[in-house]
Amino acid sequence: MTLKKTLTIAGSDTSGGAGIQADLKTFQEHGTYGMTALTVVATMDPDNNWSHGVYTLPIDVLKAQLKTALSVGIDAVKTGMLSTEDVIRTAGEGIRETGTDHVVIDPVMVCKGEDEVLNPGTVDAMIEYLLPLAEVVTPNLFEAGQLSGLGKLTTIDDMKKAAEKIHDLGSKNVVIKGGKQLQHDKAADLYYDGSKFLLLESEKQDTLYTHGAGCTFAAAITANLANGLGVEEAVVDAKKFVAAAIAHGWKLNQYVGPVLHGAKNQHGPAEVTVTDI
Ligand code: PXL
Repeated sequence: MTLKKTLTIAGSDTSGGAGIQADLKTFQEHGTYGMTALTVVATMDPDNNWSHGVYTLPIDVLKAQLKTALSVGIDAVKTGMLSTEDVIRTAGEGIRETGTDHVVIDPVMVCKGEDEVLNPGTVDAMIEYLLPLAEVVTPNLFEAGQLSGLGKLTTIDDMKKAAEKIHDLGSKNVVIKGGKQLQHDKAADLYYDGSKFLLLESEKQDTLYTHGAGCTFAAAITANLANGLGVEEAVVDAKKFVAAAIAHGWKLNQYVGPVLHGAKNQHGPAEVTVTDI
């Protein structure tokens, strides 16, 4: 049996719901062979309200991991938390060397709830080194506002404008995640392929247990692309996967509730409607 090989260049979320842990679990659920190049280790302090520590690995350690992965060969690659400009540039170089077009950039700038760019300079570096390589980029509202330069986005019209700008920066397809901040009665994401806009909608879940949803969505898209789906199909199927994962999110402790990465395969996909807008 030959499995498709999927690589995540991302951080470790020690709590297991997001980061490379989410990516590997999601790759597994899609029947791809998951590989990792670790950028940072994120820790959470139970004595300090679960506040995050982010420890960037030496750049040579990232380069050595990329060399390993490249020697094996990669069918699709995604990025997650990239903490410095140096890490972003190195990730971009690694992605180019994979030779695959199946590149999913999840431009992680914040961990949930914290409206703060991870590191000054990383937005510009993502625009310079990663967006031109992207088959799909998956910003949330905040990240789309940063990448597009449009600032705070609140409506689906704002999302359309941002998607056009981000497409102009080189990403062939743009998926903006509406999330909780979007004023809309459904859980809505916007897909733009350079010519048409699709609104992907699922039922809004009244849950706090959404940790890792963004990583899981991007990883599902990556695995679907590796498995040969077209981009639109890969994105719609990934939303069915992540919406099911959110519907079955669960409480890990008093601070965090991760999505259930295996929910689609255990309980079935969530319903998603697709509308041309
Ligand atoms: O959900 C964003 C994210 C990505 N990557 C890592 C994280 C987090 C949030 O906690 O820890 C490693």
